[in-house]
Amino acid sequence: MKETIFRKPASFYDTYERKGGANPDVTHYCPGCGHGILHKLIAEAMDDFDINKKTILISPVGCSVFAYYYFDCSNIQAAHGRAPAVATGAKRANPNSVLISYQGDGDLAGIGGNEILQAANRGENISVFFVNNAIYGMTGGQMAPTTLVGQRTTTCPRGRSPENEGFPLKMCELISTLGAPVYVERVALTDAKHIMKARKAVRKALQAQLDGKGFAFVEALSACPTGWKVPADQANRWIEEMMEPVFPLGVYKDETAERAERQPVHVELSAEELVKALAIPTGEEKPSFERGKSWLRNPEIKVAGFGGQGVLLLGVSLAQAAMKAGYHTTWLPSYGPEMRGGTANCHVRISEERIGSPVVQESDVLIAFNGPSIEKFAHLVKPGGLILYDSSLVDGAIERSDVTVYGIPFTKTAEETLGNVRTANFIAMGAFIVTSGGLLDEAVVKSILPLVIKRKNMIEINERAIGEGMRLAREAMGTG
Ligand SMILES: Cc1ncc(C[n+]2csc(CCOP(=O)(O)OP(=O)(O)O)c2C)c(N)n1
Ligand code: SF4
Repeated sequence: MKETIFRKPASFYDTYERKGGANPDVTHYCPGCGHGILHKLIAEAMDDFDINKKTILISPVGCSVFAYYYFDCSNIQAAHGRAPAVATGAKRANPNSVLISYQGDGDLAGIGGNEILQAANRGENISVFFVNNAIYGMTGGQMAPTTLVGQRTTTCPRGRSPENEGFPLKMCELISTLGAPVYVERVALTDAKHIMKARKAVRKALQAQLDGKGFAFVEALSACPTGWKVPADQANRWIEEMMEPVFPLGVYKDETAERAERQPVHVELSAEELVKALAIPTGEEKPSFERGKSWLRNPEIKVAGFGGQGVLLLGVSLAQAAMKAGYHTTWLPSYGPEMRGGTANCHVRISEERIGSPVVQESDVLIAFNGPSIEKFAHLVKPGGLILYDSSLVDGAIERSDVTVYGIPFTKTAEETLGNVRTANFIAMGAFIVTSGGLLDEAVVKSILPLVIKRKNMIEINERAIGEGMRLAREAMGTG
């Protein structure tokens, strides 16, 4: 007698241990949910192709965020909508791995709408499995880009209206218009016949990737009884009657037979080109000055002012100079949407040791170009730290007796001595070189100017600005 053995695919874990102590014998999905069916089809294909050891599954944000508790393969959980971008990076770095981007409709067609189109358009050699349940399941049933016209959700309680919310986004139709994708099919996770078709589609998408043919996309119409508020046993009928007329099933594109294996062009830079591109100091260019003589040890620096004052450029220049001097360094900008006049600040870290985070909360140094920056950041300077501020723009005293404070007229000097207000930031740079006691060297700082200043005719005036800032700082310190 023929024996039929029902078992879980080996590409699933034996038990689904999850944080919080949920029952490890069952998944977290609701009864009647389509995610479990698609998971099973993928896991069975991974078994049959014997690829679980080399598969990297990118799980999305959404109900399937926990895919990593189920699939016994490498897993990465991506930020909402970013699975195709993460899959792109992982595949390019590991061309022999199999990349699966698993996404819901909010994730793929909503917040990640651009990521999926760009990855498809580049023809990345990845397999995308797209669960279209016409709703945001995990967050309680809000309208998704694929919500049907007239469908009621928590955010369109009177039903989706094309006038207000547009029409459902048809991803297979959109993606199949692009040149690069090799295989695009829409299936439904309903009855046995349709699930068998879905099974074939999953395998075809993985095979396309294994053959190096490029981007494959399988959309699965999938039940969300909880979000739809439809009993689980009626959910499949809902897919057939409501979803399939809007999202017709079928193959939208299949060029797997005629396409040749993709031959991505690898752009490799020689060591010399890389050193040049990244402005890494070479052996010969070793800085002539001695590191570690400054009283500042591994300083965390904040540079702040209005947009347009060159605050971010000063921060980049500090970081570039520090890198050239052989320090570890980071630069993190923070600015508003305005091109001019908004606030801007940046965080710079310069360290003899590797840096864990580029974020500067409390700084050792504050370089401030306006009053609001003093109000916002002066109290966050660590005791024993340094504040350099533009005395031509900041009124009033700085009430800190536990830090060293120098007010220097950056802007006034830029206008009156150098005849160009835009040099105020490099005057501040000069002041920093002196007041930091040799953390950075004048010659090293000047040598990075061609890297950071686009207009070549501005380099010489900024060199003079650095000199002027150094002179003013010595004067302020009483050493000039
Ligand atoms: C950046 C960001 N925005 C919003 C959310 C909230 N959020 C979590 S899941 C989700 C919707 C997921 O819906 P879908 O992709 O359709 O997957 P489903 O849960 O239906 O499987 C949203 C909006 C988030 N986690 N992160
Ligand atoms: S809310 Fe919907 S998509 Fe999420 S697990 Fe439940 S049925 Fe599945």
